[in-house]
Amino acid sequence: MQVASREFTSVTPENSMKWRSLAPAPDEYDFSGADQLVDFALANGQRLRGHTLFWHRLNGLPSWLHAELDAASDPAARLRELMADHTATVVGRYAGRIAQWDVINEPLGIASGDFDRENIFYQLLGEEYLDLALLHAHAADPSAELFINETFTEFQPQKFDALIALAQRVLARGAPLHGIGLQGHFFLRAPDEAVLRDQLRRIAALGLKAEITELDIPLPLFDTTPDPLAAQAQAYADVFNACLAVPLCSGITVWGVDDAHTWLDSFVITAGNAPNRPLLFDGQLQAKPAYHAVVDALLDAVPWRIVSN
Ligand code: 9MR
Repeated sequence: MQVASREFTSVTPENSMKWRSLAPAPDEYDFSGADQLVDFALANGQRLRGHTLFWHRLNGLPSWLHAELDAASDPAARLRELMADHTATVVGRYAGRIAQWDVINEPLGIASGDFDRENIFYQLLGEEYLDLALLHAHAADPSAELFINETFTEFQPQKFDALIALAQRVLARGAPLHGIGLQGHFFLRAPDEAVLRDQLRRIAALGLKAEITELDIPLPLFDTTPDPLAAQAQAYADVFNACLAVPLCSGITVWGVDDAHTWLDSFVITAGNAPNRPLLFDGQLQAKPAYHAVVDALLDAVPWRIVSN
């Protein structure tokens, strides 16, 4: 906790604000975990990113949702109603305290630019679900910046193009979208600074904020290099430098504090490589070379430097 309060200016819940975590039943909410995090961040003067209102994958959806929709005479109408209630309840509760919300998480297919066919929101409501979610969130907290958050676009140019086209359609329809998050889970391929910078610029060119929202870069990616920790540090610096080059890139969130606590060590694709050691602090909470590379990148970007002899 000390590292989390001392080293970071922004906080996001890895799981405690997901619909499944918050709502054990359709009309029942348990905010204990989420409140704890919000109190912690505000006590430390940290910005909060809310994550995430609507995500159809893994454990994003409440366990009761499908039964609830199956039982409804008009499932689409019931889903609209549930989305409206959920957004008003959660965004409303934290209005004025949570600066940014990942309103929609991962609307597109993992490896394609098409909508994910397994996405229950898209199945029942079509693309309209994006606008609905954004409009409800804006009504519940007009000061919150609203994001669409997407994964694996960093190395899939076609998927990134599809994400931009999607954002353009949402904006053209007048829905309140303020930013796009690129998650930055680089476990399949190390980041490419130029590609990432170009993508962040294209988001900014729409007048939207851009953020890297879930950054982690596992060490095994660099197993064949002579100094994996140094290569990992360079990869982290590349991501920060890409963001620092784009004025509308307003933040980078790492997906965890230390290497002893990373989702990658239990995720089916990456568990075999455990320990993945993808973060800025090691399992003993000691700063890694990646941490120092990030600090250097940030200091280099400051227009003035305090030089001590
Ligand atoms: O890191 C999260 C892990 O602890 C959860 O088990 C999982 C399922 O809820 O979600 C992980 O975080 C995901 C994030 O919310 C959205 N983008 C992908 C992340 C990794 O799966």
